[in-house]
Amino acid sequence: MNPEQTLVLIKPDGVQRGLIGEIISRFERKGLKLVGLKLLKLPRDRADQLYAPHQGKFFYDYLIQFMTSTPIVAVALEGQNAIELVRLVNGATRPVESQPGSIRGDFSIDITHNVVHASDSPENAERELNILFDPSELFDYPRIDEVILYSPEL
Ligand code: FUP
Repeated sequence: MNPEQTLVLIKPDGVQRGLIGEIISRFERKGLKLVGLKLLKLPRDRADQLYAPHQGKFFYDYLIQFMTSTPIVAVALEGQNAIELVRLVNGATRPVESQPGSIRGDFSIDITHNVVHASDSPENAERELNILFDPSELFDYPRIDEVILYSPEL
């Protein structure tokens, strides 16, 4: 097993709509391990850092205003192919393309109010985890079901 770490954000709409438990549960059931978790109101400077690749786009100001409006939940997840798998669980960016069964496919209808964010590459996962978490807030521990999730002997 070659684990990856990735960042998920439950956006203000996900928190406001009472979807925190539902969303975290989907990642837990998939077999991904929670290695960091916090509720916070995203400060403007960290929102700018997070969405730096989108600076200058027509939706940027609206997106930043939304993401800093009310609390979000930051979730650090670990597992085999975590970056790609988490984006699959989240669903496509465009509401008309997000499949039922995915978080966005089940819970969102708008491209900005789309409930969740996830890192899209190993480079961005490392960059984004650093924006949201201090190294001391990320935990290295075995989960009891790893033996059945990954072991070749079972
Ligand atoms: P994703 O990786 O699926 O979150 O999507 P992108 O990186 O393409 O976009 C980042 C965020 O910008 C999306 F979550 C929503 C927002 N966005 C808009 O608000 N309007 C747009 O037209 C495109 C993206």
